[in-house]
Amino acid sequence: MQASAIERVETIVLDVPTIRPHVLSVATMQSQTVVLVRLHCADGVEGVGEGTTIGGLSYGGESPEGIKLAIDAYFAPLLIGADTTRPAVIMDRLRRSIIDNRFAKNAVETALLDIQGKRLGVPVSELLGGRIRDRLPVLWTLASGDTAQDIAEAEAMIASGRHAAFKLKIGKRPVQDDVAHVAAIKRALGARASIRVDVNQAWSEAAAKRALPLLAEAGVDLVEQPIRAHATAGMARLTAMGLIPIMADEALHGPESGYALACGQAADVFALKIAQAGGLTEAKRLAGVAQSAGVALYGGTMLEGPVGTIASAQLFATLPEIEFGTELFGPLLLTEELLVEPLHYADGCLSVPSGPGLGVQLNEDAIAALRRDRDSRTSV
Ligand code: MUC
Ligand code: MG
Repeated sequence: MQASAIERVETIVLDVPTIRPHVLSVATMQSQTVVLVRLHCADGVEGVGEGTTIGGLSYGGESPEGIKLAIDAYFAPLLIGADTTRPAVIMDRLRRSIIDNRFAKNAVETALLDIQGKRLGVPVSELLGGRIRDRLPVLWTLASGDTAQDIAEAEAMIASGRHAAFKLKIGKRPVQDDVAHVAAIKRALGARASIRVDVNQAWSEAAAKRALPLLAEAGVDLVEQPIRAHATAGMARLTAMGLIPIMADEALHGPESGYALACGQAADVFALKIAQAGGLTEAKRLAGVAQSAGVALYGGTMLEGPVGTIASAQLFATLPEIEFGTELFGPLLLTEELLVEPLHYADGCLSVPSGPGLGVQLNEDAIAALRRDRDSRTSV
């Protein structure tokens, strides 16, 4: 086997508790399941990627267990023996052989670029055109499910200087209750914080039309995926109201979907997510569509752990404009540290590592303690 060939594909499911319940319209998370993909080359070089979603199958069509199964059964045979000095060739082969499975493709591409960056001695950002910035603005999501607790949490974040922009997860309760919750938080924080809301597709178009003027009056800066992902014409009608910028999230499945949304004037802003786009290069193509169409960008998350978060950051660092900032706070929602050296968050920003590849090193003890199969592994 060639020295740079993939010798072994390893997939690991981790269950990591969250610091508090995280309440979305589609699920309440008490923990996050992180799928790590490790590609081991014959010469000992190793790359890591992450395939993470939210609430099992409640957010989208790929579950953590499904991501692992797809990689073990279908990606691995195509990867074993492949030359990692040609990541684009490998990804082309995977895309031609495997339909959909965008989260799994993203995890594998992340690991391939981690390897390539390590071999060339450059961060992943330099494989994606080169970084423009070393720090990315990061908001925090208030999603405890309780207004007073959310206000206290935001006050603590503002006081510590860690965040000054907040996303509120709504759509689970009746519209008037959600609007009252959002307005109370904005009233308490005033001009000290930017407030955005994410409905995760929960509203009908009629409900959204009722809510938008009230949210605008409350001072909300951005409304994310208020209605179903496929409702492009409805999104266009909400965007045309011109009350608050409307952002597409679940509607985006890569550059082609972004092109269709842009042609239909169905969003003011795109939430760029490497997993939803099917990988870092597809996400970069999606960013290009947005830039060409005059659609603003936001750096989204699937609440990934540090590997997916830094893969996203490596891409976002290459974008000339990221007008609405990012939400790359996933590792801060977890009780456990998965890296040897924790990520650096300060002054509302995440620092993008500058070491080769992703520039992060996994904490092997934490991985061993959190992996779902730990009991079966120790008993054999
Ligand atoms: C989503 O829908 O954007 C991002 C932040 C958060 O709390 O949930 C996610 C997913
Ligand atoms: Mg969203």
